Amino acid sequence: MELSKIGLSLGFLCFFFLHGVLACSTRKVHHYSFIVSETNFTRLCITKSMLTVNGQWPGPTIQVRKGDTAFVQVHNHGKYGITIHWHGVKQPRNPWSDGPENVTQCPIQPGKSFIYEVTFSDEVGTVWWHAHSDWSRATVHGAIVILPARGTTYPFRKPDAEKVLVLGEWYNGDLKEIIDKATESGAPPEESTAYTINGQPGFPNNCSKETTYRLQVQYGKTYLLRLVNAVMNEEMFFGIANHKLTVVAQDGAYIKPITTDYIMTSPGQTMDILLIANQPPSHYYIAGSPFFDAGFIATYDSSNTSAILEYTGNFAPPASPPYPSLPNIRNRAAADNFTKRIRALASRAHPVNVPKKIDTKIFMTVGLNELLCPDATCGGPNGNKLSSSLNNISFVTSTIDILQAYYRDLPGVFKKDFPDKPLYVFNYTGEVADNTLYPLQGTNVTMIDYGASVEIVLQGTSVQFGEFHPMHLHGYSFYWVGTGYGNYDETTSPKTYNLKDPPEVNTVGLPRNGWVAIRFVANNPGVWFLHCHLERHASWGMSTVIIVKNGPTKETSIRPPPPNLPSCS
Ligand SMILES: *[C@@H]1O[C@H](CO)[C@@H](O)[C@H](O)[C@H]1NC(C)=O
Ligand SMILES: *[C@@H]1O[C@H](CO)[C@@H](O)[C@H](O)[C@H]1NC(C)=O
Ligand SMILES: *[C@@H]1O[C@H](CO)[C@@H](O)[C@H](O)[C@H]1NC(C)=O
Ligand SMILES: *[C@@H]1O[C@H](CO)[C@@H](O)[C@H](O)[C@H]1NC(C)=O
Ligand SMILES: *[C@@H]1O[C@H](CO)[C@@H](O)[C@H](O)[C@H]1NC(C)=O
Ligand SMILES: *[C@@H]1O[C@H](CO)[C@@H](O)[C@H](O)[C@H]1NC(C)=O
Ligand SMILES: *[C@@H]1O[C@H](CO)[C@@H](O)[C@H](O)[C@H]1NC(C)=O
Ligand SMILES: *[C@@H]1O[C@H](CO)[C@@H](O)[C@H](O)[C@H]1NC(C)=O
Ligand SMILES: [Cu+2]
Repeated sequence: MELSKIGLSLGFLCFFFLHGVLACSTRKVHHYSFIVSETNFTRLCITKSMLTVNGQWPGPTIQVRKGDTAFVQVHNHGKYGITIHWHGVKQPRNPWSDGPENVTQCPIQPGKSFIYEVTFSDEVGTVWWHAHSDWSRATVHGAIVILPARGTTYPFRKPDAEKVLVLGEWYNGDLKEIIDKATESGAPPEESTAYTINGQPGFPNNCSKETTYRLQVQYGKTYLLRLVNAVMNEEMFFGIANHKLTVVAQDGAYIKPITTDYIMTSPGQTMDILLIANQPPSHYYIAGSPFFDAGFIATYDSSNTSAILEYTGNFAPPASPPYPSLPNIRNRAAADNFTKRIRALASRAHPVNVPKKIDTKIFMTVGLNELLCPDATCGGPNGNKLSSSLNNISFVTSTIDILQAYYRDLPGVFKKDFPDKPLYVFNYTGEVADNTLYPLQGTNVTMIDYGASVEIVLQGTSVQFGEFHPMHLHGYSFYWVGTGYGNYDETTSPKTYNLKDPPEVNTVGLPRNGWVAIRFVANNPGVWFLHCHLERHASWGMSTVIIVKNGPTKETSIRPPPPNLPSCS
C-alpha cells in the first residue's frame, strides 16, 4: 500500500561529498506525498480524532538506497501549523529541509504545502521521520529504510525478509490539549494510556487484543527488524519470548553484532535487528516495557505493549503464548549492560573516523528546573512551573526561524553567546541548593567554525532531580566516545574513552547523574537543533542550537533557501 509514493526517477549525476570530493553515482530521486490530516482511530475502547499522515499510524515508510534523494510534498490539511523532521538524515548543506519549528523553518500553515528535499549521504540502515511542532510527533511519524547503495550489500548475511516495527505511545486525550494545558499550568503533562507496536497496544488490553500486531514468520528464515522508537517520554526494553535478537545497526550506522535476550532503546533511536525464526512453530509474544530512571516519583506510563510472533504452519496455537522476560522499569544495570556492548562495526568498508585532536570543546549541563510563579499559583512543584535547561539556559523558541535570521542577518532573534561551560560551577550530581533551581531563559546559540573537531560533554545534574535524557543532535551523527556516572573529570574521564570503535549515533542516552562525551567534525554548515528527545523535557526548554559556519567555498556553504519556504506570520 504505497499510496504515499508518487514517483521515482533515475539519473546519473555527480555531486560533492561534504569533504569536497567529487563523486558520481546512480543516485535515485524519489517522490512522496504526505497529507497531514485529522483521522479517527479507536484504541482501548476510545475513538478519537488525531493527526496522521495519509490516514496511517504509524505513517508511511520511506524507502531509499544510500545516497538517494527523496522529495516529500507535505500538504497540511490539519487545524494547526506543522513541520516534519527527517531524524538521522544529515541533510548536507541544507538545513532548510530539517524541520524543527522556528529553528530552521516556520510551520506549514493549514491549507498550505511545502516540499522537503531529503538528501541522504552516508546513512544506511534505518532512521525515521516525525513532526517537529508541539506534540504532534506522537501520531505523525514513520520509518525511513535506507538500503545499501546499489551494487553493495549488507555486512551480514542477507535476511530473507524485512519488517518495520514502530514503538509508539497512545494517549486517550488530544495531544495538543495535553501539552497546551501543561504549558499553561506548569504541571507535568498527562502520561500516555498505552505503549504501542505498529499502532497497537496488544495484549493484555481488553479492547485491543483482537487487533494486536502480528509478525508472521516462517520456520528457518531470518528477518531484519527495523525498530523505530517513536515513544514520547520513556525509554523502552524490548524482547521476543524464547528468541535471541542480534542488533546489527543503530541510528543509521552499522555496529558489531550484539546477540541478546532484550534491548534498551530510547526515544529517537532506531535499531536494525536480525531475528532467526528457529523455535518450534507456534505463537510467541513480542513485548516492550518502559525503562524509567529518575530520582523522583515522576509520572510515567508503566504499562507494557505486545505483538505476536506468529509462525506459519499447522499447529494448535497456544492459549497463552510465552511472554518475554524483560528487566524491571527501574533496572538501570540491565539498561547499562546492553548499551555498553554497542561498538561501531569499524570495518574497511565502514571505517571509524573519530577526531583525535579537539579544536572546540563544549561542556554542557543538562538539568530540570522550575520557573517561579507569582504567588506560587502554578501547577508544578512548590506552585512553580516545571522547566529545564542546558547550561542553565532554558531555550526560548523564537517567532522567526533562527536559520532565516542567521541567513538574512536579522537582528534580535537570537544571541551568539551560549556559554561553552557552566557559568556557575557546582557539584553537578551532588546535593544541590534549592536556590539554583531557577534557570536563565533565552535563545542562545553556539557558533562553530567549519571543519572544527568538536567534543561536547553532556553532564547530567541533580538540580531538582536527576533523570535519564536521550540527547539528539540534528545535521550530524556523532561518535559516542565516553560515558560514566557522577561528575565528568577532565583528567580521568578522557582516559576511559573508546576512540577505536565508538558507535556513530544521532541520539545518545545520558545516564541519570552521569555524563557522556561525543565527538564529530563540523563539516555540515547550518543551523542545527540539539535537544532532549523526551518530549516533556524538550517542551520545558532542554534544547539549544549549534550554528556551524560556512566553509571557504560554495560547496562548503549553506545552500540558498528553496523558493516555497513557509512564511513566518
Ligand atoms: C470522526 O468521529 C466523529 C465522532 O466521534 C465524527 O463526528 C466524525 O465525522 C468522524 N470523522 C471522520 C473523518 O470519519
Ligand atoms: C477488561 O477485562 C477485565 C477482565 O479481564 C474486566 O474486569 C474489565 O471490565 C474489562 N475492561 C473493559 C474496559 O472492558
Ligand atoms: C510487563 O513487563 C514486565 C517486565 O518484563 C513484567 O514484569 C510484567 O509482568 C509485564 N506485565 C504484564 C502485564 O505482562
Ligand atoms: C549485568 O551484567 C553483569 C555481568 O555480565 C551481570 O553479572 C549482571 O547480572 C547483569 N545485570 C543485569 C541486571 O542484567
Ligand atoms: C513559531 O513562530 C510562529 C510565528 O511565525 C508562532 O505563531 C509560533 O507560536 C511559534 N512557535 C513556537 C513553538 O513558539
Ligand atoms: C559531590 O556529591 C556527591 C554525592 O553527594 C559526593 O559523593 C561527592 O563527594 C561530591 N563531590 C565533591 C567534589 O564534593
Ligand atoms: C542558574 O542561573 C540563575 C540566575 O543566575 C541562578 O540563580 C542559579 O543558581 C543558576 N543555577 C545553576 C544550576 O547554575
Ligand atoms: C541569552 O539570550 C537572552 C535573550 O534571548 C539574553 O537576554 C541573554 O543575555 C543571553 N545570554 C545568556 C548567557 O543568558
Ligand atoms: Cu530529558
